[in-house]
Amino acid sequence: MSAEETLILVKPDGVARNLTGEILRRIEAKGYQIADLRMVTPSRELLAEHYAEHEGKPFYEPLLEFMLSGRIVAVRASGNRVIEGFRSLAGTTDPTTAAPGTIRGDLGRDWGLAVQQNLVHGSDSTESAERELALWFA
Ligand code: RTP
Ligand code: MG
Repeated sequence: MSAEETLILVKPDGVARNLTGEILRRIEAKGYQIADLRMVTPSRELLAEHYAEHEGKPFYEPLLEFMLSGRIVAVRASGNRVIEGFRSLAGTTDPTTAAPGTIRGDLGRDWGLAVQQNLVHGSDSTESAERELALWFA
């Protein structure tokens, strides 16, 4: 059986705050493999495809602006149940209420902006992972 794969992004706030190493450390410490990794300055087109499910929501435009505000580290991570496992490591969307012990709970904070700057993204299903990995690792 080949290992499951997911797309993890260290968002611009994580890169700007020099948290890339700490986030990669947590992924590796959990036992997942970093199968591929790249530093990306994404286009609006790439982000629009990535976040197509959120088009029309109030936070959509601020989300794209935020994701365009700096460099992003894209990671192809693999391991048994890595999709669910990384979502658990990341914590819930809002960093204020994300559980301590998670990436967002330990390292994230609510800046009072129109969008949650919550350090990381992780694919939420096998279908999303396949679609997103094809976008970021074309
Ligand atoms: P992600 O997709 O980035 O892993 O995060 P998620 O599943 O926890 O959150 P999702 O609902 O998919 O939303 C995508 C990203 O949009 C920003 N967001 N801000 N009301 C807000 O301020 C708000 N809601 C969503 C976050 O950056 C979130 O991760
Ligand atoms: Mg999501």
